[in-house]
Amino acid sequence: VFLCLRLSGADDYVLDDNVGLGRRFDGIGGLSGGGATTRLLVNYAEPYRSQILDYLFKPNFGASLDIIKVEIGGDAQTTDGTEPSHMHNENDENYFRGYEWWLMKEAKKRNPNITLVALPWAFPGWVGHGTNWPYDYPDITAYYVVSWIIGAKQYHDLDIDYIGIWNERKFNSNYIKVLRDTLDKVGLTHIGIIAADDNWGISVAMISDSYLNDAVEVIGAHYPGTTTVMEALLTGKPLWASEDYSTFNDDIGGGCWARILNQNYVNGKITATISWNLIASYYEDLSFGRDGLMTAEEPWSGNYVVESPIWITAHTTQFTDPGWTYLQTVGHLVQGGSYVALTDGQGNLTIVIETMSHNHSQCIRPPLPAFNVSAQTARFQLKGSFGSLTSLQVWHSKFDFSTQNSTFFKKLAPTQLVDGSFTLDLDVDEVYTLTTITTGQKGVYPPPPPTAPFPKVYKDDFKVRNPPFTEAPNFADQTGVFEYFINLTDPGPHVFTLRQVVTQRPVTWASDADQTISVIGDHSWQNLTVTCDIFIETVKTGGVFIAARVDQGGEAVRNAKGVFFWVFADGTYKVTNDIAKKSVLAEGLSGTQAGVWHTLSLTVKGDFASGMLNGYPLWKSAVVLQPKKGWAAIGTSTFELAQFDNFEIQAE
Ligand code: 147
Repeated sequence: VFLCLRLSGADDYVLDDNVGLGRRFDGIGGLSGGGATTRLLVNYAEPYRSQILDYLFKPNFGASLDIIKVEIGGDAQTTDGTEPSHMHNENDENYFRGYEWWLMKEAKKRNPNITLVALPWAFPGWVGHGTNWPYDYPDITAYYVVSWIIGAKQYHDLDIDYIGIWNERKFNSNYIKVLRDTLDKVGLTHIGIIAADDNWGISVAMISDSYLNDAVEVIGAHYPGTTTVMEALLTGKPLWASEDYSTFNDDIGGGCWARILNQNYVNGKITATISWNLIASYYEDLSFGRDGLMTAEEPWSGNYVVESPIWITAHTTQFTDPGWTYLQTVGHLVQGGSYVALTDGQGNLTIVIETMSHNHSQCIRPPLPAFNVSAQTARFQLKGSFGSLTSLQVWHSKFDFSTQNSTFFKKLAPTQLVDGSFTLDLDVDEVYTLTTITTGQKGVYPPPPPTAPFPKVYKDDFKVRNPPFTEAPNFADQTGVFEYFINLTDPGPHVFTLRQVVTQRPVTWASDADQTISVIGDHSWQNLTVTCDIFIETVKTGGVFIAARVDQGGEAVRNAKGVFFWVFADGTYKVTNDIAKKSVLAEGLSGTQAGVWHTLSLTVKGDFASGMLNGYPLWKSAVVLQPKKGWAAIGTSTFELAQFDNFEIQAE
């Protein structure tokens, strides 16, 4: 048996720009959308909303993000909800829907240099011309996407920097070329195309197709597991993890983020990493709850949580900028972990070191091969431009998984260099930044209000003459789009309403329901009454519902169960256990019709449900064994226009 003892202690690493530099650093970013991941943030009261935005975007404060990527809403379900399109129909154009415009402007306000990236997940039905495919009419799709880019500038003075193709779906070389030509035609030659927001596969096509190679400026891959492929390197193009992370934002999520931010470059020469998502600001019981850099899922309380990924981001972003360059001398530490070094080419140097252990840095995907990390001493020898530095600022994070007593982004005493070298005792699960940059700051606001459940009594009459957003607070559209509407021809009290406006099945990304639905409230609600005035617009075939105990949304919305109370324009009603109307609990005549306001009321208590129409009992004692709990909801029978007013919940 041989015992190997490391007696001298330190392992040596050289950081040197004389051997040449590595790739340009393009930044760290967050992704809003794909989909509706920022839905609840917009309704936070001040000062909390601005505080949250500061933690994300304000330079030298929190995450200080370099990149914001947004979804181009396509009226379809794209993970945690739908985002509205700027063109619901062929003849429709409106650049004030949703919240991505607002978010980009808030980001720009704080950091005018932030890079803007946009990508569609889904498209309104007309773009597909009756198919579920956006490439049959590439001119239409390019027109649709470039209109969004022009609208961003025209109505919001936002200069989009990069545009993508179609999220995680097949790319189409012809479409990419048409998109490039369309951009060039309107003078948007500076906007770069990122492709294909899937795996590295497009690089193979780029090598054999020089026009495609010219059209693509950045190769963007998703969840690359810190690696790339030879073909991608051969193109010489910048390589981005254009979507990554998607991990529950506890400290293991922070560990995942620390490891991939360094190792995406060390292993994969990846020069930008974008987190799905930017901020977990959607109901936690939707898909991938809390997979954001921080959490803001309670606009009704104002509570939000600055999670560890924010501070892990700061370790890089506060001490670099896009346009800095990686040194070639980056790599793995002898006892596990990694280091990167970057320079602005003006004498500044930033070194980021992480020692995340395997089990404390697993991301949602791909699977993480085994590796070991142990405590170690590292000696860094600075050479070239950095050989004469005499001290470096030190910022430190230490994950503590045993006592949950972690320290994040703490400024330590500067390190003095001796003959251009310094020595660090590295423990497991640590992150260090050593830098010449002196502007780092751990931003802080007073604690936000305490967490609180969704209010049990809730009313909305949608009476807002000039709403700051097109969507009513807390409603989370899961299929279709529900917008504030002013009905000037209404003779009665229903001038201000909420209207479902998607009338054709979109070119989908997920499995949207065949009905439309917007959920609201607390997923743990069991017993409650939902009341709402409803207005069917489609004669004969139209229908709407109100619902309780809706158990799921997101990509699974098609399979949503709950208690759905429907009335139809043909004078009938139904009570179903599912959105698909397959499981019928009760049905009969209602006398309901299109073009008339009706008041629906649904009460669910224990194993029973009952319904009222216009204040009179219509059905009762329907037996509801499953689901036991869920959100309240409103929606329509098909992709059809319909209006809602005086929505009200009384929950127990
Ligand atoms: C990505 C989507 O692009 C995002 O909109 C969001 O849904 C995110 C959630 O993790 O995931 O899509 C993926 C879905 C599945 C895989 C990879 C990406 N997968 O199974 O490898």
